[in-house]
Amino acid sequence: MTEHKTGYVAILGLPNSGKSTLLNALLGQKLSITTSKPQTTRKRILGILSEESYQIIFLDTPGILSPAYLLQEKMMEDVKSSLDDADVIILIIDVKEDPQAETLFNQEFVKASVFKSKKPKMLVLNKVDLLTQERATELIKIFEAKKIFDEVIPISASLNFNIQRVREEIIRHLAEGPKLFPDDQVTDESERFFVSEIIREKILEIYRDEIPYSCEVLIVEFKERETSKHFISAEVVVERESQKAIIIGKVGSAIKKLGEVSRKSIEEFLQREVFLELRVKVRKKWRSDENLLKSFGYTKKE
Ligand SMILES: Nc1nc2c(ncn2[C@@H]2O[C@H](COP(=O)(O)OP(=O)(O)O)[C@@H](O)[C@H]2O)c(=O)[nH]1
Ligand SMILES: [Mg+2]
Repeated sequence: MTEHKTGYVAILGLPNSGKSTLLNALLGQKLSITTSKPQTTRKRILGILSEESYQIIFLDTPGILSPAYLLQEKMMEDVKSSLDDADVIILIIDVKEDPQAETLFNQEFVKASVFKSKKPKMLVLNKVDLLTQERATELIKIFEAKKIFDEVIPISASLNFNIQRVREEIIRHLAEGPKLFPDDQVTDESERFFVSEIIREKILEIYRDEIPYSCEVLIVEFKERETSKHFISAEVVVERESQKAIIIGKVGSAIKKLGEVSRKSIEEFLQREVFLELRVKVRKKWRSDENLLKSFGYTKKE
C-alpha cells in the first residue's frame, strides 16, 4: 500500500511577485486572476491539486504590505490566516524587482511571523526568465547560504519552468493524511465568485491610475438556463461619480469594451455562452466602510 499525503501550502510574497501565476501553474489551470498591477488578489484563493497519492491545498494570498486602509487590513488578515493554516510555506520573490529579497525580508510580517515559524519553508525565485543563468546561480547561492529555507528553487511561473520540481519538493514535506476534498473539486469558492474576479481582472487591465483599486464587482444575478445562455448581471462598484463616468466612458464605449472582454473570458472559464449585463454603482468610500466590506464578502476565513 502506498501512503497518501495531504497538506496546506501558503503562497506568500510581495504584490506582483507572481503568486497567482504560480498557483495557476501548479494547478495546471487558470483559477486565480493575474495582472501586471499590484494588489490584484484581494482575498485568499484556495486551489486544490488532487492526484492518486496526494492532495495539496494551495492558498494564494494578497501581497504582503503595510495596510493603508481597511480593505488592505482585511487583505493582510487573509495573509496571516493562510500562514496559520499552512503546513508548508512558499515565499516567492520577483528576481527582477527584489533580487536579494531585501524588501520582502524587511516586512514586519515576514520577520515576526514567517521566519519564526517552524514550518518547512521554500523560497521560490520567480521570473528567472528575466535573468542570465550566471546571475540566477549567484542568487541561489546567496539564499542557500542564509540557511533559512529548506529549499531554494528558481522558477518561471509564467513559462512553466521548474514547476514540477516545486510540486515534488512540496510533496516531500507533506505528512501522511486522507483526502480532504473530492478529487474533482478545484476550489472552495463558487462560479459566481470567479466570474466577479474575471470582471475585476478586466477592469485592472483596461483602466488606469486609481480606478482599478477603487472598484469592486458584485454579481447580482446568476441565472443558469438549460436551453439558452446563462444570464449574469454584475454591478461595478466605485467610490465616486467621476470614477463612474470613467468606467462608462464616452457614450458607453469603455463599459462596452469591458463587457465584451469579460464575457469572452467568462465563457472560456464556464465553458458555455453567457449573456452579461454590467451596471455601475457609486458607494462612497467603500474601501474604508466596515459594513460595505462585510457585504462584499471581506470577512476573515475560518
Ligand atoms: N517575466 C515573467 N513574468 C511573470 C512571471 N510570473 C508572473 N509574471 C508576471 O508578473 C505579474 C504579476 O503576476 P501575478 O501572478 O498577478 O502576481 P501576484 O500579485 O503575486 O499574484 C503578471 O504580469 C505576470 O504575468 C514569470 O515567471 N516571468
Ligand atoms: Mg495575486
